[in-house]
Amino acid sequence: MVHPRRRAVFVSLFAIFARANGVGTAVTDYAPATNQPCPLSSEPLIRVFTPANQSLNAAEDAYVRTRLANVIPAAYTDWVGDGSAIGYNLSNFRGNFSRIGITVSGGGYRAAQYGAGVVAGLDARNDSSKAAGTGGLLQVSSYFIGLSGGSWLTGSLFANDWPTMEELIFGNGADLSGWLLDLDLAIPGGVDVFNVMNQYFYGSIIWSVMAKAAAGIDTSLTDPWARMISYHFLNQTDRNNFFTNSSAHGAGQLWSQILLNPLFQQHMVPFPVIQADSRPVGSNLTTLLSPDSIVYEMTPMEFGSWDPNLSAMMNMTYVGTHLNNGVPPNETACVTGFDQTGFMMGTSASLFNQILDRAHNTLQNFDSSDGNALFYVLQRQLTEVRSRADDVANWPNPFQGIKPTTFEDSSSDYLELIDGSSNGENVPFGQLFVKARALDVIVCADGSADDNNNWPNGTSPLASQDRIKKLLQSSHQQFPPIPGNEAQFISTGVRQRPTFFGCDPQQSPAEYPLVVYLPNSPPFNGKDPVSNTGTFQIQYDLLHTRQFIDQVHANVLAGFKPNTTEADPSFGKCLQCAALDRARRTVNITRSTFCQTCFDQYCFDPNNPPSASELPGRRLVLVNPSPGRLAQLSSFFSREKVPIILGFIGAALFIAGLTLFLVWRKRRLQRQQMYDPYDNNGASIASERRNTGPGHEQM
Ligand SMILES: *[C@@H]1O[C@H](CO)[C@@H](O)[C@H](O)[C@H]1NC(C)=O
Ligand SMILES: *[C@@H]1O[C@H](CO)[C@@H](O)[C@H](O)[C@H]1NC(C)=O
Ligand SMILES: *[C@@H]1O[C@H](CO)[C@@H](O)[C@H](O)[C@H]1NC(C)=O
Ligand SMILES: *[C@@H]1O[C@H](CO)[C@@H](O)[C@H](O)[C@H]1NC(C)=O
Ligand SMILES: *[C@@H]1O[C@H](CO)[C@@H](O)[C@H](O)[C@H]1NC(C)=O
Ligand SMILES: *[C@@H]1O[C@H](CO)[C@@H](O)[C@H](O)[C@H]1NC(C)=O
Ligand SMILES: *[C@@H]1O[C@H](CO)[C@@H](O)[C@H](O)[C@H]1NC(C)=O
Ligand SMILES: *[C@@H]1O[C@H](CO)[C@@H](O)[C@H](O)[C@H]1NC(C)=O
Ligand SMILES: *[C@@H]1O[C@H](CO)[C@@H](O)[C@H](O)[C@H]1NC(C)=O
Ligand SMILES: *[C@@H]1O[C@H](CO)[C@@H](O)[C@H](O)[C@H]1NC(C)=O
Ligand SMILES: *[C@@H]1O[C@H](CO)[C@@H](O)[C@H](O)[C@H]1NC(C)=O
Ligand SMILES: CC(=O)N[C@H]1CO[C@H](CO)[C@@H](O)[C@@H]1O
Repeated sequence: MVHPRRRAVFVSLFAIFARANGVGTAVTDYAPATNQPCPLSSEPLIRVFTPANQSLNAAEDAYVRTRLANVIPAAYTDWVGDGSAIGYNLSNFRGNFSRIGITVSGGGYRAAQYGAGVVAGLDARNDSSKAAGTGGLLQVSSYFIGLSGGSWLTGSLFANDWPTMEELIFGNGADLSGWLLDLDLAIPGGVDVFNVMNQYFYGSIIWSVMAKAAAGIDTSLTDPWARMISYHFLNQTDRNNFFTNSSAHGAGQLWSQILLNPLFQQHMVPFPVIQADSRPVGSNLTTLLSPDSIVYEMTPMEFGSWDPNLSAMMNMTYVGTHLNNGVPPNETACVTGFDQTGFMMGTSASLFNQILDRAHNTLQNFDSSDGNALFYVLQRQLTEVRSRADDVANWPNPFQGIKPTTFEDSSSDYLELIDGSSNGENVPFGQLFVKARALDVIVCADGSADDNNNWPNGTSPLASQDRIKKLLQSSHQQFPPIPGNEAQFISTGVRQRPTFFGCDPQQSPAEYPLVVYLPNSPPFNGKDPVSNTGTFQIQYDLLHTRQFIDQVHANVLAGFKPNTTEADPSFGKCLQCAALDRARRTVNITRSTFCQTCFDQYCFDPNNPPSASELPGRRLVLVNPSPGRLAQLSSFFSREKVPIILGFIGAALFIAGLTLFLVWRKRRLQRQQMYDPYDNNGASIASERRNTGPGHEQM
């Protein structure tokens, strides 16, 4: 809670600001509204079910069905024409088309960029993707889900009403300013936490968080983190207003309001989902979760879990409301505006419980200046507001009293949500295997950093297969056959090229969906890779991002040609075969010869596994696109770092010094004239910071 006197000052500051700038432009729009009227009791805020009577939210069901019936058939015609090029007659499908979901893994900025490169490669609006035959799959998809870094892409895409990757990442010269990844996520003003620009930035961020706390809702490190993410992935922030309070910087943009976006209203986009994990309340866990910890999802309609132990959903508009047995304390005790899109992305990427080192007051794995900056923001926040658990996302529990015998947090008034990869599942497969969603095809962009060169090695699909087998038999579809362990993922080569899993199910309807696995992998043509960066690298110069997206895009279009470093000109059509294969089965059309040839190459057959030796000449080691400037600036950079590192010799010393510094800085700032945000070398220095090594935590 905010101290009452502080709160008064704060509220009046807010009033002045709101008057000056008008509603909807303040960073304080991050605050939820409390004491709001609740819906009538005839419209319950939660629904509770069991795996046996599991059902979709009626509005989600209607959305997906309408899109399949009215939008997707034309998108198929645009993509595969009459079907003759792949040996089918599309009209023989009589409008029966597969339900396809796209899933994007975690892995911070790497995963967001990897996912974006994949999306560009599957997007019919991209000329070269369209020409290659891969572009079009995006337009026939029904679901789009991300976790952690993948949720940043998801949130960004949907909050901005589905622009092309080109516009979203690099800006369009109008309403979109691009992701601005060259401005470091934690220290956008340069490595010196205390420089004027960083101080303006942290001031705005903490102002948002205090506004939320003033509404009586406990915050944590996830909240400033969520605000930082919003500067990049939501609109309203550009290079000119980055260090000002003249924009809300995405505050007030709500996940439930995605439903109002024009393209969503026209059913032109797939249905979005973000995934997060939970730490059993009171466990204080700082390690990898056991698989039985509840996995949650956030759609623009609902928040909840399909796990058999919970099987309950809450209306997204009212999340933040604490319910007991589904009932609010009184009829005006509802909360709205908690579902900030930034907070959804921040929750899904909240890995702090695994890396906050309380003994040394640091955040492990981040580059030390990023870690110090985040720790500094947390300390400043904790002097202002109360926190329950400062290393997790605190969500008022809408499911208190529900399923007391199976739901582990049934007696808790808050939920502790954490990074969606915390149980080892870095690709959010689970939500797409939910039986009620009845997906036929799942396209997976796996940008995990598992091995020492930050390439995936199958850890995540293996973890999902295991969780489904052990815990989700009653609620989820089965997982298709994949290599038995990580070593086999490596030896078969399926982690270094597109692979289709589960091409030939035994049952009808199929016991598992067909999984199109698109792992982040070395360039097919033997060039040096730029996409296997560390999870904790939270700054990319524009050149690197450009090359990253282009390289991934090129890989998606290429498929692979065994024993060569050439592209497979048929891969686009093979992807068309994969998209249509379950529908073909449903309407009883024989698989075409063309598609069978594709499947012989791309499908994983556990009885006749392929070999990594078919993928010659792949280069595994990252080559940073701008190493020259890195070397040049590194000595300057290490000088800059020293004062900050010194501050961490002891936490007490650091906080004391900080307070003095802030007082001094504040006085100095009051004297300071306007500044030019680009007349400094902080950002460019920060841009040359080394990549962090691989860590198993993903975000
Ligand atoms: C599902 O079944 C449970 C228990 O069998 C029941 O309490 C609940 O009302 C049912 N829900 C729906 C949506 O039918
Ligand atoms: C496809 O099937 C439709 C109806 O079954 C038929 O009218 C059409 O001629 C067929 N197209 C081709 C190219 O065979
Ligand atoms: C920013 O996004 C919000 C929410 O989607 C939207 O209402 C607004 O029009 C967008 N603004 C710009 C400038 O694109
Ligand atoms: C924005 O407002 C907050 C709170 O008053 C302040 O700490 C921060 O420095 C301000 N930022 C700018 C750029 O004025
Ligand atoms: C978790 O931390 C809280 C607060 O520090 C403490 O009261 C509780 O006993 C801890 N729980 C466990 C299981 O260690
Ligand atoms: C959430 O509740 C409001 C008020 O009852 C209702 O209008 C809205 O349709 C609900 N949303 C969903 C997705 O069920
Ligand atoms: C309703 O409940 C809220 C939250 O517990 C509380 O703040 C408010 O005072 C209550 N209102 C009434 C009229 O009891
Ligand atoms: C695969 O990656 C995981 C980290 O996710 C690592 O622990 C494991 O040793 C790797 N397996 C192999 C066979 O390299
Ligand atoms: C297609 O995507 C690639 C990779 O992002 C990009 O270089 C190219 O400019 C895009 N083409 C169009 C027309 O957007
Ligand atoms: C690739 O080379 C291996 C070893 O030389 C050979 O066994 C295999 O048949 C080749 N694959 C294709 C598709 O040519
Ligand atoms: C599917 O078609 C084959 C021949 O094309 C036929 O033998 C079989 O009975 C059909 N199956 C169903 C379920 O209609
Ligand atoms: C097997 C199947 O689902 N067939 C359906 C395909 O679409 C036609 C026309 O909409 C339906 O009549 C079939 O039942």
